[in-house]
Amino acid sequence: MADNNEKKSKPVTNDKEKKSGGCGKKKQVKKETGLALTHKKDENFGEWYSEVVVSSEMIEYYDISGCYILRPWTMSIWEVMQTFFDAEIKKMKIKNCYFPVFVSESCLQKEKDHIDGFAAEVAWVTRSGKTELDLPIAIRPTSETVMYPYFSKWIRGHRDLPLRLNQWCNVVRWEFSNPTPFIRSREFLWQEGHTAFATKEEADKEVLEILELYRRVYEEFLAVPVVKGKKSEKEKFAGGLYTTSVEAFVPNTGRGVQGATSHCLGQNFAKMFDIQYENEKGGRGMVWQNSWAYSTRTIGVMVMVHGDDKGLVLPPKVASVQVIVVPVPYKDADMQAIFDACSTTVKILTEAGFRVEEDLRENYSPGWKYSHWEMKGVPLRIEIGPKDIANKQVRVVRRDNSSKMDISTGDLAEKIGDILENIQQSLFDAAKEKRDACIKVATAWEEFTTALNEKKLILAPWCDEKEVEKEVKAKTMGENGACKTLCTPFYSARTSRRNPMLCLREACKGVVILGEELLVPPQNVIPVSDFWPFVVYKDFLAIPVVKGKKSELEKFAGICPKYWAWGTRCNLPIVLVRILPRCLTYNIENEKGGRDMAWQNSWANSTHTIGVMVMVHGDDKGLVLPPKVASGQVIVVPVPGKSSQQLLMRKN
Ligand code: 87F
Repeated sequence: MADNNEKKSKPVTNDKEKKSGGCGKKKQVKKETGLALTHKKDENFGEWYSEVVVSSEMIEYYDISGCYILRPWTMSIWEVMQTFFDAEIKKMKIKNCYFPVFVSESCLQKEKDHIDGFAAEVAWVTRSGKTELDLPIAIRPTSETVMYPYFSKWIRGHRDLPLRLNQWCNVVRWEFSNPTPFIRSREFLWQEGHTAFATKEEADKEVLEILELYRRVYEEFLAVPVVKGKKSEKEKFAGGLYTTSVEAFVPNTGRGVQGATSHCLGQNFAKMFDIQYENEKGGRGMVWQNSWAYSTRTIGVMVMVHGDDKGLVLPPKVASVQVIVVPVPYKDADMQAIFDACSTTVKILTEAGFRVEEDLRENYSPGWKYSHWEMKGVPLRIEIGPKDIANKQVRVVRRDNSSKMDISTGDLAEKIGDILENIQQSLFDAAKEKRDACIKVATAWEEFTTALNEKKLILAPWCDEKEVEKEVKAKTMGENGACKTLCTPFYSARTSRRNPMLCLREACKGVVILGEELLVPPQNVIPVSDFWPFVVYKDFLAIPVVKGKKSELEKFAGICPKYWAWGTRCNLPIVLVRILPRCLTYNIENEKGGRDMAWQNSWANSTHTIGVMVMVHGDDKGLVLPPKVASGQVIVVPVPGKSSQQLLMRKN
């Protein structure tokens, strides 16, 4: 258990105080040139956090409270996790799809029983332009009610099972309590998986396989230790049978954070949405369903766990820049030689597969650059000055512990690889040590409340009765909120089946077995070469296109009257790519301190591509997929001979 009441907690940040650009007042949180953080992590955690996410260029505040701009520094982290997770679920034969962002009121109401608790958070579209819509339309807060009517339509017989879908998308939950970047925002990105099986065993197995992937996202990529376990009856998803989760811990706040959830929904939704199938014997069966998600909250947890008073600390596996190379000029030094050495270093390391950049800007001092890249959390810095060139070495500085070492250029790539691996492991070890130091086993009520006041993560025996949890919550209610359960850990070295205890609440005589591990049978994972790369018409969709410049009438009129917008068209009336070269808009400071205008482009490529492909290649038998984009390139069909057909018939 942990002091984890998110709703009643003190704000980590107060959104109203943050200034946004956009359509709000154009003020900046901090002067562009001031690098150091004004708040310390251990002194004012909330302010420190909101300052770090902005100063490291991960987040920009927006003029709608609770909404944040995710800048490229954030998105690159999200994409690394996405690439890993997406490949893993494809190995499990889970397919990606995309359902609309809108939900009709009638569909949303089908889940009425559990939606009631969440109703206040649902955002509605009621108008288009000045016209009121006949019926208001909700924006998805999660997609059960969006997807399951179609599960009902698509699942007919046992051969349609399992149906295993995932989507990468945004969801909107109109939260009213303390918005915090990544941790609690009104719109966030996530993946949501929704699957249906013929048997409970298959569903159970998947719940744990997905949970293990979530553990790996946190522990192997973000270097954040988590506890896997089962949610209490009170804290589980009310619509489901049981909920499993990975739980992280932020030592500075003493609060647990739910990292991701994997639910077994049982047959509740199958009943609500009539998702039935015909089984092998011709009878009817209800499907067993799961749903699971992790979101951009992962990134906030990582910032909170690893960040320090110099800014962000990124684990190498998710850093979009793993190594930054900075030239260190000295008076009378051969600058060209230093720059060349930097570029050679970048080349060697890039070729070895690392993500490396150089900062050759001449109008910033090395010291400024050090602070800048430290703020952005780059795991390793390489400094190159005249002495390093003379000694055929580079100076390497670690972000996590500031240690410095000189490495000879001869075995650079190998050494850098070792150091990055070491940083990844050290970050995890340090975070785990800190978290473990906060775990307190409490077997009596007094121990429990003392530990709670000390911001500890508490492991306590408990009977999993809703009433007992409610009572504990009421008894621990204070100005920082109350305590709620995080999960019953699947495995805990400190307790075992052989060591059952009485429930923490004195009056309750429930016997508790903690640390019961759910065993997953070894899996036979068959990799599939599913792939859906970035679509290029000619190479992937086998469609000839004409490249050209749009007419004055047809170009994107918006911003730049002076220049052409470029478009690519095939023989169908669909705009494919737009490039807007040289549009004059924002006022920026140039290297010499003068003012200049930025030149802007924008371009887009959408799912239109797929419609065009269907129209061009399809025939009277249906779809014709170019092999490069087909998720199944070859289908193998058994052709029974006469005798086996007879055999089959006889069996029936
Ligand atoms: C907010 C508004 C409306 C959470 C909500 O965890 C509905 C909901 O159903 C709601 N907030 N939930 C529970 C979401 C359950 C489940 N959905 C699919 C997941 C994983 C992904």
